[in-house]
Amino acid sequence: MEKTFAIIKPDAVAANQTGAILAEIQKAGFRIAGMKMKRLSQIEAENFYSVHKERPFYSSLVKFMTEGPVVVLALEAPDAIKKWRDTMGATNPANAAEGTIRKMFATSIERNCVHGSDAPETAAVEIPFFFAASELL
Ligand code: FUP
Repeated sequence: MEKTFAIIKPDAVAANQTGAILAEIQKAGFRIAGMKMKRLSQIEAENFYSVHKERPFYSSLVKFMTEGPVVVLALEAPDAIKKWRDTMGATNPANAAEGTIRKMFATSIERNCVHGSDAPETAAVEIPFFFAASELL
């Protein structure tokens, strides 16, 4: 079993799509090992996306990610990291395959409804960024 880290982003939470996205997650066969709703602070969003800090979209991305509550998740499945990337679809919903969560719910490359760790090393940093060991069940 592998764990990955996911976020249901502020656009999707505000649009009342949390339940529909959780349903897709469960339909795809993930077990939810951790879940909470929270609002990211400026510092949390800046640190979480620090790998992108030189990119032109960084400040806009941080502003978006702090505009309202998110749902953070630890998802478990065989090959969870790749499986969740496939379930989410391409970063830009215009390029996302039919049936993927971003195709169904995202409205732009920035407001793209979900996040997923892109590699085991990333998941190993992102899960503990939001979850204490005691919160993973
Ligand atoms: P992904 O791993 O699919 O979330 O994509 P990236 O790591 O490349 O980008 C992280 C986030 O930055 C995306 F979810 C949305 C945002 N982004 C933009 O706003 N504009 C861009 O051109 C690229 C990414």
